[in-house]
Amino acid sequence: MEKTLVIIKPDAVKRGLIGEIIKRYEAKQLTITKMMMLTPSRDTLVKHYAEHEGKSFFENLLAFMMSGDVVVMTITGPNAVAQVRKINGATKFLDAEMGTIRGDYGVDITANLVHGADSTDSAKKEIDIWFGL
Ligand code: RTP
Ligand code: MG
Repeated sequence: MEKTLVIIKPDAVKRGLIGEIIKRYEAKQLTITKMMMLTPSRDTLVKHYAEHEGKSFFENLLAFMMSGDVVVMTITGPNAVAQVRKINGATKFLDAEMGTIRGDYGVDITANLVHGADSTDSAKKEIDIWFGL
């Protein structure tokens, strides 16, 4: 069993896609084991996106993530990290295959609907950051 951290980003919440997105994880027999809704603070986001600090898109990304409510979840199941990233699709919507969340709904590089931790190590850190609040 593996655990990962998923965020439904503000664009997806505003577009009314929470149910549609959760349905896709559950359809692959992944289990939502924790869930909360909040507008993230800058502090939390700086920790969450530490690997991107200094990059050209960093401030833009933080402003976007603070623009509204997000849904933060832990998702549990076999290969949860890789399964979630496959369901989410490639970062850039034009590269994301149809049938993935970003392929089906993505129209913007920054506002790309979902986040999924990229390794079990990242997942552990991110779960601490969000659920250790
Ligand atoms: P995520 O962390 O959200 O699951 O996405 P990812 O691993 O596929 O992408 P990552 O490289 O970690 O980038 C984090 C988020 O930053 C925004 N981004 N904007 N303007 C740009 O060139 C750019 N590049 C990345 C996206 O919101 C991306 O998901
Ligand atoms: Mg990432």
